[in-house]
Amino acid sequence: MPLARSLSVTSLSGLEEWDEEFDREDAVLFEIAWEVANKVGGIYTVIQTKARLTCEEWGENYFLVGPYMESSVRTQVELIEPCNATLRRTIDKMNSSGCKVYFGRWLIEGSPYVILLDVGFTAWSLDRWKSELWENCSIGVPWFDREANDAVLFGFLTAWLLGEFAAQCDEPPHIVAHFHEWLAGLGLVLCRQRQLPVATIFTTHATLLGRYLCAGNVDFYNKLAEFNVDKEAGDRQIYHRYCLERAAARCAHVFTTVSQITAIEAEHLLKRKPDIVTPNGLNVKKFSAMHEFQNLHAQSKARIQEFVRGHFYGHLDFNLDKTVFLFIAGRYEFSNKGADIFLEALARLNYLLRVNHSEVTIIAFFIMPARTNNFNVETLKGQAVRKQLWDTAQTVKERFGKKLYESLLVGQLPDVSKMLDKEDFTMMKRAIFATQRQCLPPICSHNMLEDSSDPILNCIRRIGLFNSAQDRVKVIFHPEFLSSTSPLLPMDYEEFVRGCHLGVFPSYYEPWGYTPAECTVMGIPSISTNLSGFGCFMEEHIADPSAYGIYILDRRYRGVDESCNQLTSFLFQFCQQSRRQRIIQRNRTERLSDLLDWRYLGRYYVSARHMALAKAFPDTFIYEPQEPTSATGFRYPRPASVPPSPAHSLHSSPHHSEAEDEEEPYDEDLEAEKDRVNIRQPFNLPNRNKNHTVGLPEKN
Ligand code: G6P
Ligand code: 1S3
Repeated sequence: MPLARSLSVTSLSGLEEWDEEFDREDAVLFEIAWEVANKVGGIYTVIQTKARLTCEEWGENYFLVGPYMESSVRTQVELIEPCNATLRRTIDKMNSSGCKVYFGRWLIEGSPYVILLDVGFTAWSLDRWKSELWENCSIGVPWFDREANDAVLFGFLTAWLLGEFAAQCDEPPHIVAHFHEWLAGLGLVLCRQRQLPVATIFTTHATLLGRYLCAGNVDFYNKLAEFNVDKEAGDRQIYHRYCLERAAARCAHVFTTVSQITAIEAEHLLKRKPDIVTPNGLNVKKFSAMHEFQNLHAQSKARIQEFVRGHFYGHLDFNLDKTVFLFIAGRYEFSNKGADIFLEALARLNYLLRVNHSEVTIIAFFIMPARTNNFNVETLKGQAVRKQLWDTAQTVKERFGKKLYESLLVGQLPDVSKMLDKEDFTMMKRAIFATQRQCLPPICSHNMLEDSSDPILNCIRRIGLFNSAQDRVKVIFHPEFLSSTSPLLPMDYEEFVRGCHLGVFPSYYEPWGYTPAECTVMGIPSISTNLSGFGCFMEEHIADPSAYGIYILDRRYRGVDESCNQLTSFLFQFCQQSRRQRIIQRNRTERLSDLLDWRYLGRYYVSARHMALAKAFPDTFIYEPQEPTSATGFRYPRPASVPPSPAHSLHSSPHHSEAEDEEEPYDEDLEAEKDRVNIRQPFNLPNRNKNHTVGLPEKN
């Protein structure tokens, strides 16, 4: 029997490291997902941001496997010859048997190798593979479900690839295959059914039933234990998809979810308790100077203000310097993503700001893609009018400058009353007349195909937020993802987030939630919920999250109306902050970035792989779960610079009065340093491997 090689992970800070005795050359890692080099949703972000770290760890032995999508490949992948002889033989063999398999480098950080499988090219095998699936696993996939058909083709091709690779190896290989989400799950089931020498991991990023049930207005979390899962899946015509998902979860050597809350959901809906939680991380970009991200905020905000000047032309009766930009963004799932309660809270906030005669104006952006037939005329006109005003001002300025120059040349001070002539005034009047508008500034930037049944628009019609002059809260619905080439708002998503003041993500169903995490690493405060993986994770690791600009809405223990009131009060509190308070809060938010960096969170993936290898090859690998240490239960303490007395500050936010802002000198670096010495670095994160529980945490 070969000597067992230890994969011990006994020290927290050493979690990323393989034990010295481990021979890296020998093990090979395949990571399989439908979103490899193919942007559909959040899983793309997971794979793409994690690649650099995984490449550092596995080097030439790391391969991502995804579908071949010509348009994405053209822009994201450099096709090359396979990097080693075994892989070349594997790919040649498959290609000579009627497949189209491509090999390349994905042009992202880390430049990982990708193996892309053309599912369309092997569509001729679909019926045969479907009968095999029925005979061996009793899962029947209907002909009309295109996505499920793709999942079948992708699954059979993946299992073929892994089987062929194992067969082509000179010595018995140690393969780890990590599958993400149900679309990739069938490959895992087939690996187990064919008894391939592969250690398998399955990660679910959201369960199919969870997503459907939540969208359908059920009391999901209180009824989790009661659902008749087969019936619920059947009623929604997703029984075959559900079977594929459940089979992958059940067959995997190691099953993981992206958060504790999804772990509980999976235990009830997929009938397996996850072995480990693998939270999602990000690639955190660190600036050399602390204030750099603040400058970026100011620059991006100026660009959003320009857009707003155009959008609200003729109605710019509010002070842009006292305008706060909020936004929600993501997949258009109206209630799952909390757009419903966000709108309701905005209506309540509008009322509060009006009765309190607040000078603050709120502009709330909804960035959620829906079916449209392009921008609407009124919105485009707004930007054209703004540009025309700008051009007019430039022309008048030039003419003015020329006259001034000529007068100075002849040694005379100019006669100011003659500096602007009739022509200048005519030009300016014409420009001002062009800003007259018969209608209110539009809510939606595009022509919606389903305008009359669109949930956001219908909700706005009901609550009456129509961008009128009296409204302190204005709404802009941009039903398309942002792009730097847009003629309307030419900014990419990152620039836009940086320019806003607060991200609002009051989701009801959110296994992780990248949007608030992205805000955090850019130093932008956000609102999430205790039903989102991100919100629960932050609540677990930060003593006073809102002091750091992480507001966590209670959607678990409160009714909808109460949650809505809480959201309104978060928003109202936020509007009352002065500029200086917002700056302090952004600094604190940004300081949490390390907690969300793959450099730290990547360790859970490492543990999952160790665990899978030890289960699949018990004679060769041993997995020793780490003993609990004092670091278990690590929490960021309350920032030292938050005054303890409520006379100076609200308990959880950096509030001071405006007068205080002007009087009290503020040394940003000193405050930052005070907070910093109080924060232990998050390399002492608690370990989730040992005695991992997925019970709902008790309410504090
Ligand atoms: C950053 C910039 C400051 C600017 C501020 C505006 O901190 O460095 O120069 O004044 O942003 O903050 P606000 O929250 O009002 O957008
Ligand atoms: C899922 O994408 P979604 O927005 O449909 O996966 C993401 C990555 O794990 C996760 O962040 C998100 O909560 C899930 O919902």
